[in-house]
Amino acid sequence: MSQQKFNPARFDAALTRQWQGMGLHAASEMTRQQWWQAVSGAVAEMLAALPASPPTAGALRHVNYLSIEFLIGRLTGNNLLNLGWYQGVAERLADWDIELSALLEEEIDPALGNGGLGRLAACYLDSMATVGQPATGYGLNYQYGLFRQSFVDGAQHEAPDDWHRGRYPWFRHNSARDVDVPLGGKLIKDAAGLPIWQPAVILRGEAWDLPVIGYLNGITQPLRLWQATHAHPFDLTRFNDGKFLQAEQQGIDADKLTKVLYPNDNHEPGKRLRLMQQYFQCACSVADILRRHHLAGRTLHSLPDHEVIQLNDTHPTIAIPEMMRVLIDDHQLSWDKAWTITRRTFAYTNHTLMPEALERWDERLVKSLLPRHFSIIQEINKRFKKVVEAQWPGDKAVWAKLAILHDKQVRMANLCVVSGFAVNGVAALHSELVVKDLFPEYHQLWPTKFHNVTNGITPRRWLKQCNPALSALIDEVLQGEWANDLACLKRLEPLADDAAFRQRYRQIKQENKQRLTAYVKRVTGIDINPQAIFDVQIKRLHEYKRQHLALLHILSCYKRLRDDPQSPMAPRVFLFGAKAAPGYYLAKNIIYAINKVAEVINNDPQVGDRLKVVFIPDYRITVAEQMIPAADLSEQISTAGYEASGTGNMKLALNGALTIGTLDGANVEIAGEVGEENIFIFGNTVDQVKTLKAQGYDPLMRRQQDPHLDAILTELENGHFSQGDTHAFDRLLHSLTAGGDPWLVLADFSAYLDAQARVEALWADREGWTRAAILNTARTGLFSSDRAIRDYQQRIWQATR
Ligand code: 26Q
Repeated sequence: MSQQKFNPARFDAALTRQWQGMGLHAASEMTRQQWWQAVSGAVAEMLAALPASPPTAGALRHVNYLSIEFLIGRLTGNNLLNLGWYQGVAERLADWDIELSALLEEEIDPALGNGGLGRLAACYLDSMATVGQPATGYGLNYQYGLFRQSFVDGAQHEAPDDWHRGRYPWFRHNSARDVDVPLGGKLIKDAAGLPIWQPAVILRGEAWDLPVIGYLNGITQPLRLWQATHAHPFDLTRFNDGKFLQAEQQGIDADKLTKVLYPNDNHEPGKRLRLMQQYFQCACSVADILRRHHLAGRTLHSLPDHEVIQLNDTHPTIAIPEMMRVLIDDHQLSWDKAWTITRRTFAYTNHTLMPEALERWDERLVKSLLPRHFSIIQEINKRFKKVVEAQWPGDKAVWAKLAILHDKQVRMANLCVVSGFAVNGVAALHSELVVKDLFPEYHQLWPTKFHNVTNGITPRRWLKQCNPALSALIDEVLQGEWANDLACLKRLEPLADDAAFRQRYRQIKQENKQRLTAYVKRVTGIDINPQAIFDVQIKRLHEYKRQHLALLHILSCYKRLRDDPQSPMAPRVFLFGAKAAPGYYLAKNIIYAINKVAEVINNDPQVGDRLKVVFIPDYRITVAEQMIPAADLSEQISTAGYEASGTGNMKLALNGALTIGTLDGANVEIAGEVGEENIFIFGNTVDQVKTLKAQGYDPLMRRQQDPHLDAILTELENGHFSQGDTHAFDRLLHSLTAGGDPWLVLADFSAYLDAQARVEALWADREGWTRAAILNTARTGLFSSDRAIRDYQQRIWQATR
């Protein structure tokens, strides 16, 4: 299938229908927001009218990518780019004196995800459509996405994110795909003693589809987001037999189900509504997958030959017992047959090793909401126990580790490993730790089940779209398509030694920095110096990501400047973007501390242009698209062993930022690709972190032994940055000292300062820096999500079974 040419006449006609539908008499009557609506709506309509993508020849299994989050970002610009219609639409709009790029700014980011995991899902959909991997994304259509962030006197405030899903022009409600979802109630037995589930309520799942458009290949696949409503028409029998009231008593309310995305990206202890969301998503998706399978005229037994269900972390785990339930209860399959089908269909991606982030649900909660599913989980657990007994007879400790049901809780990761045909980590180091630290016994049982697929990012959004100037330069020198063949950026390598090319590359970075400078001024009022090093840390706020280590470095620079105003120091702008989960008080305290320190430094006349600290509010995809092309330095400084992969690290390196980072997640592979002279690696390694912890690491001793560190911490304690308030940063300071510094911030402090000194040294060598930046762009093609998807195909989805 090939690209469909843009048809200006059809576009004009579709655009006319749009403004007529708005009740207007001429295009010129539209507001800017209406223009955005109309253009997006017109293109969506043209897209819907194109012939359907033909089923790909060959025997590719269809991938069903289940994720509780899809952080897609703005769609209109991206869709036009992937369709190859951007130029055509821009030219039509020019006739109306409308600038397309400015119009695209009207779109509110659909923020249907928290961070890395949700963005990864969006990149993977883009790549599956691009490489021709048949796929459907399944998620939830939240009315409110991730909260909007603002700062009030330096402290994070949250506001609801009403993104107006009801008038989002890319949505198509596919009512033929709506499904009914049972919930709550009880389990009874039929005459033969077989379990029958009598749900308390039936909800309706509406299928809201967004188009996922392959890059210049004519392929469009759905991202299907389920939206909950009451089953219509209102079911009077249920009302009369009391079931409706029973549902109310159980606190089940369809309107609440898909109202809001949970803003936690590590864990959310036991929230009932969260479990309902997960089940709702899974039930809708499993029903849809089976319906598609039946419509193709296939038997249930052949399901695994045609379909894979890829679980993006454990959040959609309930799909496993749901599949078993449907096969057994609705289709009367035997347990063994149902289990064979299920086991060959599901695959699970793990994104974290942190024990507190591994999902567990109270048995009581699962049982009360999903009695039939709970009984199926019990049965899986019981049968698995026999397997463990055979391998480790009488070993209670092993069973305590491997059991699915343990301590009155359901362990979702264990359920996934036992019930699926593949488990993968998201970077080489992480996958190794998944086997060695998290699931060693499972690995012993099933060594071939475990894989690595290093994460990737889509080059369409994260280079072509966000960095048009660099893309044009690459177009010019490579003379051919690179956006779906990123490995070919390697051919840029020799140009790192070409002074004229370096000059042009540097000029582009400079213009991107100027653009960000204007944005910073507009949203924060702060003037920054575009000649300074743009030192960027953008990611969720988490202790393990160690934004507070960066803060200590800022304080160190500031102290150096005051102690010796003549000290040579490259001018720097520290740029942060991060949201903290609303209930994560320590993370919020770190934001507050950074903002308070920023206030003092930014207003110190002694400092002037040499240091500035900016916390950009409401970090989101659209802000990332501005920051990444403008970054000189990429901060990837997590405690080794805790960042599963990271994907911001890839985006920044691809756009020519040099990484300062620990040997964690995909940083290890980035270092391997770009070469150690083009990256600043520092700090304790995974093994050293383990040893330190085992030996009883003492942060107070570190402080005593390092007067510079002590002076910095003292200034935080004594109110220097908080108008005399000596308790302003209590949570942060406690965690670094008396709290035992669990993330080894102080242990890595001096190595971090040394690495920052190496940054300064290279920055002083302008040509050397640019050379390294070019090599970062040239050598990070491996991190394309197209490559990641091909890895999934070869190692997991299409591997011989
Ligand atoms: C779980 C239960 C209840 C409520 C919320 C959650 C929840 C939600 C989101 C748990 C985790 C997340 C998100 C995790 C995440 O973003 N992990 C990141 O995944 C990236 C893609 O693989 C990696 O690059 C990052 O290293 C990893 O932190």
